[in-house]
Amino acid sequence: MRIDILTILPGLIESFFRHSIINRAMEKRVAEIHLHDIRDYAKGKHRQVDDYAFSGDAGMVMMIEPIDRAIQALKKERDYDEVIYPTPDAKPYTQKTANKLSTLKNIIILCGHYKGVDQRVRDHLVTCEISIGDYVITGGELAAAVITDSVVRLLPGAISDETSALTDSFQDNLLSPPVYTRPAEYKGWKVPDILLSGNREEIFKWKHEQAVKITNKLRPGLLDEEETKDKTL
Ligand code: 6GU
Repeated sequence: MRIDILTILPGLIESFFRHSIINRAMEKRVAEIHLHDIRDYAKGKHRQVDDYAFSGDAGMVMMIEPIDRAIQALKKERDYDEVIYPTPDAKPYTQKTANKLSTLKNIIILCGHYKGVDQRVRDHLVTCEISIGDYVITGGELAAAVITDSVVRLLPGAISDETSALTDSFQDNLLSPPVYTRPAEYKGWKVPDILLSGNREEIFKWKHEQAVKITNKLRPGLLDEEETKDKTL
């Protein structure tokens, strides 16, 4: 899979991926991540990428021209399955969306800043909008990193068996059960007896019961089909 990320802060994303498990996936050629500085597609001495909003509101808006030029340059090289714009005013990102994105071949992720991008970018160039949660962060870079990480780790061969994506929280709409390692007792705090029993069947049952219990307590909506139905893609 190939992911092209358009940003005005390529260094931020580069350092994140260089220090993450995703770097291994790139070394193994499971995924290719290419960073592009939108400023390289801006015109004029100042290579301007943002401008005042026509509405007169405070805050700068990212201009359409450098973004369009960057996207067209990429599209000339290959076909893209999606042009993704991370933004807080979109449908929430879920594991289901990550699963779907992981089946694609080429995607572009456009990182917005300031007050966002000119609406015409969203109307004519973007094919998929994603919010990573109901809060605001300062730019799309962290969101692009979240999306990229969650998608790349699903690719065959990207991560080791121990961290296999199949046993993740959310893959079955359940949160993960608790995990323990040695020592079996620390300061009087004990690992549940069942985990020390060696009875694989009982342990499997216990883990499932714990997962259901935790999900019911913290995220009851996850068990409700309607709420988990994904409408993002
Ligand atoms: Cl994608 N961007 C920003 N700035 N804030 C967010 C977000 C994205 N998703 C949730 N909050």
